[in-house]
Amino acid sequence: MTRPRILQMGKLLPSLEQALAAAYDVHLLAGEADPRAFLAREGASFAGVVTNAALGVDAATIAALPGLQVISSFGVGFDKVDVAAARARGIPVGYTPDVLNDCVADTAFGLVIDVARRFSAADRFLRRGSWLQGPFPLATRVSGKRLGILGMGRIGSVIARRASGFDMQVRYHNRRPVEGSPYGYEPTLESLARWADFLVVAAAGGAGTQHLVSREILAALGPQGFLVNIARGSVVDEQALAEALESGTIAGAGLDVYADEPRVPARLIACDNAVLLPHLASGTHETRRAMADLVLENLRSFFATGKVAVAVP
Ligand code: 8YV
Repeated sequence: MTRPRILQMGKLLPSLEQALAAAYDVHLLAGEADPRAFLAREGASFAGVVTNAALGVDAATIAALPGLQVISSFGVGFDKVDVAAARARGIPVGYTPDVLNDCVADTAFGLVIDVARRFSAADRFLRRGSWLQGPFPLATRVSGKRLGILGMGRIGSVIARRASGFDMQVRYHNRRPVEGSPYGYEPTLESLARWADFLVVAAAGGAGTQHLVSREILAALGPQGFLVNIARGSVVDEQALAEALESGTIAGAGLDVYADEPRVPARLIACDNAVLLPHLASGTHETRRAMADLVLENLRSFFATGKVAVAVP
């Protein structure tokens, strides 16, 4: 029996690449000097696409694959996958939600604590020898404060659970209230920002959430407020954020995601009141292994039953 041909958009976890190569006839598109010409030549031979949240797969690529039956993406965010183009052809899209909730929520809390208590800044202070000249300046308390969450989905609700260990009050804003949620609902993002000491962005990316965290929202968060983003850079107006950090409109920001990764604006890099991580929230051995397993399971399930195990909604 011939093995299904799978188009791999870019580099993946080496163990995942090995497992894919053992089960399928895999071809790496990113290895092609002229990907468009390659697709024009061989596009019809592929039954599946494997990609990740950062690379996604666009409408032009889907159109260049007339035999495409299934897409399996490594990641919970599918803002870079043209789901509408896939759906129009009845192509199911598998993804990897839930298995990364804990690590992403842990990272959100790491950023909350780091940006308020200034651990990264204090580490720089010690290493440059400044402690010898005097103590590190006082920082801001986390325990007992108000945590506002934009996007009370799978990850947002795990972040909210973490907050109880820090005796924090939690409220959230969503398109609509979550039925049965024990947390207070704020009808607007602005009222949430006004209320919160920490505003954590956990909303999906894409056109519907583009620049939701605007200049006005940052002004509402205020000079004692901190912004944390573990979702997508696109949800925050990055220029307005840089201005707010420079001018003291907000107290600080902890970011794991940016609008144009891996390029981070120099203005953010220059802000000592920002903690900047290189999109690592799901990046632990355990979680990335679980995500890889789900990528494989989505393909296995599709070729065995015609359905992926976990499909995008
Ligand atoms: C990605 C992510 O998996 O899951 C997501 O949506 O953003 C990350 O966990 C990682 O960046 C690889 O694309």
